[in-house]
Amino acid sequence: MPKVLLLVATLLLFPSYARSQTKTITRVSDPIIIKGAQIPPLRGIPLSRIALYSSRNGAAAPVTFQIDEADESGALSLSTPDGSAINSDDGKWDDNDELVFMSCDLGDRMSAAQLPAGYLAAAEISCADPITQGSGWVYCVSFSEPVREVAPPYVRYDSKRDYVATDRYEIGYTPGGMKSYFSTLILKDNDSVHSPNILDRYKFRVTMKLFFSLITITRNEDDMRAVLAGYKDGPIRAVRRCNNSLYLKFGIRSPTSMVDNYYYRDSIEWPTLIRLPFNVSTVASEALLISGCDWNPTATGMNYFNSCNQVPVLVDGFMSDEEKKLDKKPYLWSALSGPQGTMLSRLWLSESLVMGKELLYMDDKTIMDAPGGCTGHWGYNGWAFNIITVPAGTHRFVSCFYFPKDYRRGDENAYLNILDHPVTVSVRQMTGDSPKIVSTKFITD
Ligand SMILES: [Ca+2]
Ligand SMILES: [Ca+2]
Ligand SMILES: [Ca+2]
Ligand SMILES: [Ca+2]
Repeated sequence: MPKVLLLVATLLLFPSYARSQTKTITRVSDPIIIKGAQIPPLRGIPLSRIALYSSRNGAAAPVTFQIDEADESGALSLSTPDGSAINSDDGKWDDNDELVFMSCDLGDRMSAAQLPAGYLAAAEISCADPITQGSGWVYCVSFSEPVREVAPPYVRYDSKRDYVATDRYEIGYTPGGMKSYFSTLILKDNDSVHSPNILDRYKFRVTMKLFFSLITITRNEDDMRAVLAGYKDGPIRAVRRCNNSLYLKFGIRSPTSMVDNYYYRDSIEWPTLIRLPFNVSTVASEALLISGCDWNPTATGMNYFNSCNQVPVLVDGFMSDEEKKLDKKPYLWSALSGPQGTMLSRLWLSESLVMGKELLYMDDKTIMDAPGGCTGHWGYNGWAFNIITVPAGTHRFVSCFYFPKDYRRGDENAYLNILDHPVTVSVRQMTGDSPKIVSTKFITD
């Protein structure tokens, strides 16, 4: 029988075997997070002896990964700016530690014989796209000696500059300035096109009318203080832990809320915690909060669009009729895209945040809107919230930013799927060529 026909016959006889061995998942930007409890074969092993492998051209190759140690409450172990440690763990794999890697590094399925020689224990991590059913695999392996061969980092964090850089973006805060907002953003739409800093600043502004509208108080992002309490400069994600508080009045600050911000190669998760000791309506007759990115003149020529306004409008410091007529209803995602690069945004709000919300969009270079690094609004977009209905309690909202490579319209669906349809994970202990299931739960971010 000719070789080609023999191959076809073999595939027909073993269709599921053939399909199951080849990577079919097409996810790229999903961070995949697995708790230690799901990989019991590695329990108690020093982290320096653990490595992650994926199939490259039929052979096992090291994959970029990180293990974040955490305590029972889930709080991560971090370094502090003065060189000490927060929540220092035991340096060994345990049930609450987290393995993190990127979906782009999933590969074909491998047998135990294809793994590096001399390993002690191995776990096969199978990942699947719940929409397409596409699959891919990586292998978490332990050795008797520290691992020497490591894959290059995707993320670099400079704690002294408080600056994150990846192949898709760079973001900068105000080092030593204790500012909660970022004021530098560089886009890298592909390997050769890097924008200048296109951001004026991220704005966060509150206006409240108190005592039957007799007193109006306003607070902006400069009144919000963020103290960098801890960080991790990991190859998959940088973590910045900030203690945030808002200046109220007469030298009084609000209670401090601690949040961890995550910076992956292609995305940022930027949570904010709001602690309210009372219902807003008991102290105020009106209360508005606006937040979003105000860009600078180098963003001129970029387009803004969102899920409710698919026809792009032009950022040029001039408010056109089309911009004035933008549909303000709540949107699922928004985009700023142009020759400079692309940034997608979405917002996740805790259900406790009962409030009105609508599109904020202003593109008028003649508007004075201090404080800010440059005069005027340049494609300033985000959200306007009517917070008068927000009840007492702790509320959380998470801003998510995505930085696609070579963005084309429609690509946003892949980024929405990261949260809306997370990759599912199952883990099997490798014992020879017949893996034994140890966990079929999945945890993704
Ligand atoms: Ca731990
Ligand atoms: Ca540990
Ligand atoms: Ca315009
Ligand atoms: Ca401005």
